[in-house]
Amino acid sequence: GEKGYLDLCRYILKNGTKKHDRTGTGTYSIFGSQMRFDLSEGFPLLTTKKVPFRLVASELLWFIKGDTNIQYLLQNNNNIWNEWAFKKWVESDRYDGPDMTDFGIRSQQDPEFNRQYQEQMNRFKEKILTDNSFAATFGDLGNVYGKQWREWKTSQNETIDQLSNVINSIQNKPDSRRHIVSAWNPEDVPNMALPPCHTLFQFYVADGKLSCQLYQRSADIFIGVPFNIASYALLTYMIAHECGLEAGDFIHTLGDAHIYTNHVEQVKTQLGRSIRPLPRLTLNPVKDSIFDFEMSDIGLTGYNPHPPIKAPIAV
Ligand code: THF
Repeated sequence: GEKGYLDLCRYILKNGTKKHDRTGTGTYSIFGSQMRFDLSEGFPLLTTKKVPFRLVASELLWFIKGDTNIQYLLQNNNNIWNEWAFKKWVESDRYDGPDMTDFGIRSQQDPEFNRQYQEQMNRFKEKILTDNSFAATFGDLGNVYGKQWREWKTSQNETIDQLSNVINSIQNKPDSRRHIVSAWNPEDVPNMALPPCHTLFQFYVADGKLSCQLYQRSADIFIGVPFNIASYALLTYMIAHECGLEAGDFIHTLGDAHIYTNHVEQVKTQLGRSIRPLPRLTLNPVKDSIFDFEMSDIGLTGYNPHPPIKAPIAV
């Protein structure tokens, strides 16, 4: 549960190795860790800081639709994938604004650059929302999660809908040990805006309960992991709902588990807070396929977290 998350934060601060990373920010890192959340106790949205559930839900519905274009996210006022699409635009010949090299780091260090960056980012968002041909070119992140889950391309030029297949196998062969969806497609990794962090997940059915285990190769403990926990918990509840099962455990297995050096103070603030009761998830009982779910079918009650804690995302 949440205590496991906070213990992991404490452990990494104490024992993590200082490592340099792709984004140039620097992290404290460990390799290999596991958390377990009993979904029957409530919905595992952290209470020691406010996690924006609405953004978790719209991102998950975007994956489930098989969509890889940030236009849908922006239409839902969800900005969490903007930087990765923006990067494609500012590195292309079609971009005509001021130089945006290393915008992630520079926007944090240089206020004048940050002003220019915000201006270009707003221009970018506006174009994605109003110009479909621009959105088709620059809003698409490549063959990321949605594509691999719903339309994995085979060498025979066919596609595999892994998500539909796994729901069928849960319903028809619950005891199977092959309820697996993989987002890691070695052939496609070079064509993705960002190779998938949540690499592979497996479902397990026992005693009328559906459990899920995720292997996450790279885990941004402060910003990403609270989202990732909530996202896979929501997916597990939704699939359990469709299959007439209860939600069991969510097991979160991490590879490189890291705290960015510019998140350390925020983590310490969070560690000083006490855990509150978990919220409850409500799903529209009338909807019986996860592919028909919309935002209005997903609700959360009793969420009374500590305030949000702001932190810069490493790009
Ligand atoms: N890259 C890095 N460095 N960390 C990640 O966690 C991460 N992801 C996705 C892809 N690349 C990543 C993107 N997911 C936020 C949350 C999830 C994201 C990206 C950004 C974020 O900024 N959350 C804020 C609230 C934002 C808001 O209110 O608009 C937060 O405080 O939680 C992990 O899969």
